[in-house]
Amino acid sequence: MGGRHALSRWVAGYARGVERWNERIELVRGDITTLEVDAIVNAANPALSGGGGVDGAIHRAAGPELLAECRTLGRCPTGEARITRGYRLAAKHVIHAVGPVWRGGASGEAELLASAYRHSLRLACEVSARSVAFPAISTGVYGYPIELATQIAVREVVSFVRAHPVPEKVVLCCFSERDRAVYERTLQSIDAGT
Ligand code: AR6
Repeated sequence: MGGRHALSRWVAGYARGVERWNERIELVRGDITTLEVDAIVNAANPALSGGGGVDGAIHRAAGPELLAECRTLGRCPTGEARITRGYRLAAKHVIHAVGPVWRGGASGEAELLASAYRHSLRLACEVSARSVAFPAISTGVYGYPIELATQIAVREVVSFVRAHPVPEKVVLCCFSERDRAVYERTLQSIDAGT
């Protein structure tokens, strides 16, 4: 089966709720704190102080040592990321990425979100993480429209994976079925454009 066709073939029923888009990228609906990957990405704030959403879930699951380590790191500018241990998580590392707050789209949000994905992937590479999972950064409390954010997330992950052998696997983890469907459509449209 050649190029385009092979890439767009979804492997269904691969593991509960997981779809494999290609050898390196998977889409899953669920709670990122339960994933058995080398690193999970957190949608953090610049103070790295914990919060609601996926940040709250990760801190609860990792335990208080995670916040203690975050406190040693200082602030993280929007568009960058910092790495800590995973403590009680199955994941060995947590990559705290700070996405932009959505202010209508004319305040550099797209570039800042792309940068948060790239920084996170570079950190995963630096610690030789074989697998890394991302939530839909900025699309909750920070209000980034899911369709626009997903285009950036998918574009950055696809181009990083094409250019680097590590991480071997990137998991895109959506919390809702609606978000998962947006990711699926976006992956398919990017595939169709290659
Ligand atoms: N697993 C996977 N995804 C999740 C989970 C989970 N357990 N919980 C929520 N999501 P958000 P942001 C999804 O608000 O928009 C925090 O207070 C959620 O459905 O967590 O970047 C921080 O401290 C959404 O799709 O992050 C910051 O202050 C996505 O994760 C601020 O929120 C991101 O939503 C960051 O806002």
